[in-house]
Amino acid sequence: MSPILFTVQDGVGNITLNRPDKLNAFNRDMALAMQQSLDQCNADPSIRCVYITGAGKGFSAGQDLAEIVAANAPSMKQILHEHYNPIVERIRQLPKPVLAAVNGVAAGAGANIALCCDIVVASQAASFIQAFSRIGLIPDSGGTFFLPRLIGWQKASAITMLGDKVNATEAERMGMIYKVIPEEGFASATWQLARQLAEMPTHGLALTKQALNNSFTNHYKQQLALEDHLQQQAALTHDYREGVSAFLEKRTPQFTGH
Ligand code: T3D
Repeated sequence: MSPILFTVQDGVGNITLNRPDKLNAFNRDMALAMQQSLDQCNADPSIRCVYITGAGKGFSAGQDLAEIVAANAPSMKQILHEHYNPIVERIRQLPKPVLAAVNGVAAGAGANIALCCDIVVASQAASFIQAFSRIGLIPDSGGTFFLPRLIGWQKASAITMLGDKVNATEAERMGMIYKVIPEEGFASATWQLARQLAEMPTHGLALTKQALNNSFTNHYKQQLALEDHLQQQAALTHDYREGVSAFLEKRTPQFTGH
């Protein structure tokens, strides 16, 4: 069974984490296959949104703990350098929106890979666990970077140290995720959201993502200068011209992504 299912439909690259009997825990094969799928999403111009979800009842339980005690287990250095960091980097640098549809439990690296996506929606059945402290590790996959920025330092500090299980409603309330979606119809509602993103001005969304990425480290004046620079680029796109024309002509815009 392939650890990642990858399909392209309606302008959306669908990456499904596929080790359902292990709650889609990441082993090396899965981490490398996910990187390959993200590269395909980057290279294929017909893909204008990436949708990431889990098969079965979980999203991902993070690192496969059986793998790290097996004979010829990858080292911790390999796990971070070759598995998780390249996934997070690809998601953040991909010039297309990435939607995480968290269908069930997301723990450890599984939680933080979801949380580095551009938009995170979760089923009522989902939960988020910074499980690292339970086994003596620190949060990786960008957790110590994204979490305090999403929910504030105090909440981030408490949930990473205590390893609390945060349910989807609470995650939405604290700003960790965008929205909770009812369990019934979760797959179709989230797919619809991905299709909506795929029909939007893709290049403009990529520039928005670039601006947001830099807002983590830029100060105010640098960010104003960056907005100035990126807005000049957005103004050159077909989709900008189309958006304005469609508004003035009182019709639905037809965006091409360029
Ligand atoms: O060296 C390193 O570790 C470096 C990498 C670090 C990155 C990380 O992600 S560290 C964090 C690793 N993840 C965890 O510690 C979470 C471990 N899992 C759990 O705590 C629980 O499974 C959950 C809270 C996520 C869900 O609980 P529950 O009761 O819904 O499910 P379950 O019964 O525990 O799990 C179902 C099956 O999945 C079970 O298999 P079995 O017994 O039916 O054959 C369980 O062993 C398996 N499973 C769940 N998580 C993992 C896993 N197998 C391997 N690795 C897992 N992480």
